[in-house]
Amino acid sequence: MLEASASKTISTDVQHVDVAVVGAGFAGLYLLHRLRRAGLTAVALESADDVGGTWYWNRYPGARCDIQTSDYSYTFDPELESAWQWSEKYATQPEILRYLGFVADRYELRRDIRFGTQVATATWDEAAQRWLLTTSNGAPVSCRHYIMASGCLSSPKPPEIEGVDDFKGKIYFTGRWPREGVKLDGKRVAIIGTGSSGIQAIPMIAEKAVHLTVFQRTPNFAFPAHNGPSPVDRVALLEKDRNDYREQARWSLAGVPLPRATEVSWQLTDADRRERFEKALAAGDLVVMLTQLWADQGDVEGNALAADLLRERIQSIVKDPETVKALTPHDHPFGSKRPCLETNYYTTYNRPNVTLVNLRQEPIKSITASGIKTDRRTFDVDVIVFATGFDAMTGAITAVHPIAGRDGKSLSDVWANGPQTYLGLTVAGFPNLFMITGPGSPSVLSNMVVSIEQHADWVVDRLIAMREAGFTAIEATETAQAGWARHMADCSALTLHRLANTWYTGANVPGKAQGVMPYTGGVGPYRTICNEAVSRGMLGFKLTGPNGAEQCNDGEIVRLQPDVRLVLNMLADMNLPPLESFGAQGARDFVAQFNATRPAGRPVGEIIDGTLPGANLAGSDGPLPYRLYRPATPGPHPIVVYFHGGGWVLGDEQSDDPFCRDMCRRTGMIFLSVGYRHAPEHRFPTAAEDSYAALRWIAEHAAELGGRPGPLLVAGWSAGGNIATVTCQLARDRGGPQIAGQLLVCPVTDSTFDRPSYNENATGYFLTRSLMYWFWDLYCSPADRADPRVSPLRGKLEGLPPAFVATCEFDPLRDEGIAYAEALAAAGVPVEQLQARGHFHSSFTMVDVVLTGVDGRVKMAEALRRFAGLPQKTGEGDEGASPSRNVLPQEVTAAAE
Ligand code: NA7
Repeated sequence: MLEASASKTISTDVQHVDVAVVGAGFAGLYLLHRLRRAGLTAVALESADDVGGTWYWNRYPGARCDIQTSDYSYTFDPELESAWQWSEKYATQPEILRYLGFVADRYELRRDIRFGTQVATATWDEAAQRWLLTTSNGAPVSCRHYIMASGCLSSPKPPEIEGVDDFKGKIYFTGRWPREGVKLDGKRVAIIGTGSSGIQAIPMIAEKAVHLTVFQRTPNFAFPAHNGPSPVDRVALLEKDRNDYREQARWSLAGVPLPRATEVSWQLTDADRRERFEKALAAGDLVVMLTQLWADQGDVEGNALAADLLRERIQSIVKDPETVKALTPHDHPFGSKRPCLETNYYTTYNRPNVTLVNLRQEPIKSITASGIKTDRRTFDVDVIVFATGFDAMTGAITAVHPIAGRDGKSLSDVWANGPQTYLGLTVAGFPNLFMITGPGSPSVLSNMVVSIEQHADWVVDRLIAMREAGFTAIEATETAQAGWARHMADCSALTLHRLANTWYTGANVPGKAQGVMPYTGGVGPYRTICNEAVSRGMLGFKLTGPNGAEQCNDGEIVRLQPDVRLVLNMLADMNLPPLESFGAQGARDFVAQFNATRPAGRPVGEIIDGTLPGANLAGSDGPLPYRLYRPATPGPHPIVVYFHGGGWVLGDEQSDDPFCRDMCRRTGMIFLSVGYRHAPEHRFPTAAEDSYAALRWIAEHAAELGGRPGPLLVAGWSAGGNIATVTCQLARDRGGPQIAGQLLVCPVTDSTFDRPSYNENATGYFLTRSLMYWFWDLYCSPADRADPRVSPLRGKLEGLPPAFVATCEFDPLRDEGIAYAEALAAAGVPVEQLQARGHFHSSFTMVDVVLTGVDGRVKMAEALRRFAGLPQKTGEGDEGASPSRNVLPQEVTAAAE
């Protein structure tokens, strides 16, 4: 058990503490404060000779933070907040360093910090259940828990350019700027790198240097910071209710409480979109700007407009056309690489003493004794400034020193193919090791101070809880870690980060494993997940203590796709009564209301509402309505007859509008959605017979509808999937029409309710088991349920058209869909099956809400085109398509081919 004892040196040369912390920046200081208040002994080991971390080392001219400083502040103590006043919107490095010094003094933290001390090795001692740290200076440290508060960008990248040692002038790194400053007056200076550091430093250096040559490899997006006093509106918001403001920040997407943009930019007119981005740009705030784009998520359309505005701005400022061209970013979407805030950056290129060298055209060959040689020219300089960035995130941990965990396992080896963590806080095999803002947490994609406080609180709270429960060791499980990696990948598939080579992905360091390292799911959702790990009994952790005490709650914390999780959480928060409790008409009204609030679908060539005769030949109910979605491309197009979902009770020909539009665009085919009659007014077999009658009529009138002559295709979701495949069986048995293929999305196929998915997903995933029971009861009496017109799995399956069957993991209907696909395959029908991991029943039809459903719809569209004998297409309708990750398409069999 951890003892609330004073730090003590048991033998003369080992310092024994409960907790050792690496670093005395924002994270290390707050940790020390919390640990002390928790009654834990702690020491911070800091290689610098003062506090500050990042803000100690990055003293280059122009260094400032680029999150507004009123947000980039500790929030744990209201008295601290009133004791410190920031002077500017984006404080300069000296001011932030003063702030950290002020905090260290106010809480008397320096006495627990060993300055000028680098940890040399960290080794887990299994027998003692402690970490042993050797240090560059002074006593080794034995600690129960070891916390890396070493930042994310603290290990500068080596120069990687030949000949650095030959240079006779001075070399500086922005990330290791000398404390005493550097005199650049009258010097010929070269700077390599145009990331945030370069963009901040270049205008300042240009004012001093006799000549500044900027060596740029990749131009970055940058927009004006508008430095000055904190904006009054932001200050007013903060002052109005400081606690509320801070609390909102903790649950926001990026750690700054800004309202989320909910309208996807393609939903706006060009003029409105432009206004939206111009307004955001005028705020001079990265988070404001990026917030506008978050609603778009993986969509590049809105992004392109924002990028164009920034490009136009460069053109309007910089005079030399060649320089404009070189400065204009084209190789990555805005925001995929860290955008920069600038002050006089672009105007600096109009100065006569500044030259831009475009390394894309003339790469650096080497550094020589007198300067820098490209493959075209030589530049003689007195000083070279490397603003070339960092071995980000992992480097800040593994480059500090070797870390050896259980059985001597090296952390660098474990991370050789990319960082593996659970929650970005812990690593399996490394007991009692924690990382503050480590890879796998929001970290660099957030307001770091908010994330630091959250991590430090989470860790210290766990240490307190362990002490109370008598545990001495905590370790993530492999299952939890692997699950987190999947969730990380699911989240990043929704962002544009995967489309750029950046330090977020490790691409800036030659040979480094590639992959989006920070957690892209947002600060608020992340905080919920960390809390959930605790509330679910330390899910994903093994806790051990003396005398064999052990607790292991193995499992994955998030198995849902991130956007599915958000939707389900939102629905849970609404605390709605069960749909079936409304009665049939009430449920229909509710669904209609719900649908009215969803985003409008994307445009298609034409939408026509019409009617067709159903199975009621007497015509007492009149004709059936239909809605036809025609692609914008010249016809005639193949026709897909579509049957909507709704348990044979709810919905109509328009209720799956976003899905039909999306599929029409993706397939380039007509989607014709049929308004078949519903139960309980029209019970079994009305829906099936209406739909079959509709199919016949559509086949006979295909040409009038603008359809391509030849076989039809059918598709349907849920009960509509049931109807789609039932119509295939009827068409086979009743002499047509011919059907070229069937797309069955989460279909109802059978009237048995004992398959595992019915129980595993009985509640909590919107379509509940009891709702399904209700649908069945309204539509079909038990005596009729074995009829293949409602339980197609019980029917003859030979001779049916090729099928694409999509099922979702968290859907009561999952297993009957899989069973149907397998039965079709066994009957010799060519079948492709898509088992969508982490999805729920509505994932594919909530088109602009569940964006991770895109991959599945891409596959569905490809299948339909294949069935129709069309070549595969790309282009319209492919918006937001992400590399397939979340679905596992499986060819069940091609036996019949
Ligand atoms: P960044 O953003 O990693 O920028 C580094 C810059 O240096 C970038 O323009 C790189 O070009 C360039 N670079 C790196 N290596 C080379 C070599 N070998 N040759 C030429 N150019 C090179 O680091 P910063 O310090 O500016 O910013 C880090 C973060 O700190 C920032 O994002 C904020 O979060 C705060 P590349 O783009 O790789 O082609």
